[in-house]
Amino acid sequence: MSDSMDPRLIELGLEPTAFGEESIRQLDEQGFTILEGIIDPSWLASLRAVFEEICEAEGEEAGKEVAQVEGVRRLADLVNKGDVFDRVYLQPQLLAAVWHVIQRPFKLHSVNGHDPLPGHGQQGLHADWGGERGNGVYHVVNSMWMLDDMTPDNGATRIVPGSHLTADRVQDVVKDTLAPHPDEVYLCAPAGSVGVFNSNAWHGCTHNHTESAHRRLLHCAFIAREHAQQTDQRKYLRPETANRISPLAKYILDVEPGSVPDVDSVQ
Ligand SMILES: O=C(O)CCC(=O)C(=O)O
Repeated sequence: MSDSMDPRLIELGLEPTAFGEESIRQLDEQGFTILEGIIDPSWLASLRAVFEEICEAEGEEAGKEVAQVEGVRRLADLVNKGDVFDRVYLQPQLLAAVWHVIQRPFKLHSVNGHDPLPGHGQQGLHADWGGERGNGVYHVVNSMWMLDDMTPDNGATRIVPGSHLTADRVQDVVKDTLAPHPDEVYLCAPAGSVGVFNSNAWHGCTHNHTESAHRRLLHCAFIAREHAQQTDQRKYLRPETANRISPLAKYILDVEPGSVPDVDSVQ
């Protein structure tokens, strides 16, 4: 497999970034890897503060652009909700990992937030890609930006290692997708880490068993360029975002000049 990079990203200024051999092996064999120390302490503090501000400001409307889930504080369309998120979808190691998995030009799928409240959170195992699978061609990569320490009891993401390789859809072969899977592992790591996974892998949020701990994650997902985005960036792009972000960011969002008919008319 080629580990070069989309030449357009390099033309637009992305610094080619080496991606560690061990991380590549984990992505290939297990379907996931964890990059530690990606979010520095001051960025982490800002991300947490803005996460709380958006929850407070949006109240019951929070998350509605993508999905609202009982017992979970969900946020959506974060590209347009603060410049603090601009560096999330441009993180060079993450983009290298995405290219390694997808192996062709990709774009942002969405940036969302997900915080299961104590006593909530368990999701059925699922894959984020619902199309054809088992042929070695991948379409979606997701990343979990850990704004809190992820522990086995606060609702860390579970994933079944190697499940990205199977042609089986989890709902066809696992009777109770909500139940613990014998092979699952938890993506546990300190706040500031980023878990990256091939979205063919079977995964899901787990229950927050704590009394009061937060488990705030940002999901930053990418999809092969030929597919539709989860959040249609052309539809949601706000003028202040368009005015702020770089040509590189516009390419990743797929909102380059010419691709958005009239940015002033976008609400
Ligand atoms: O937040 C997590 O742990 C996983 C969330 C997820 O897989 C989803 O919302 O589809």
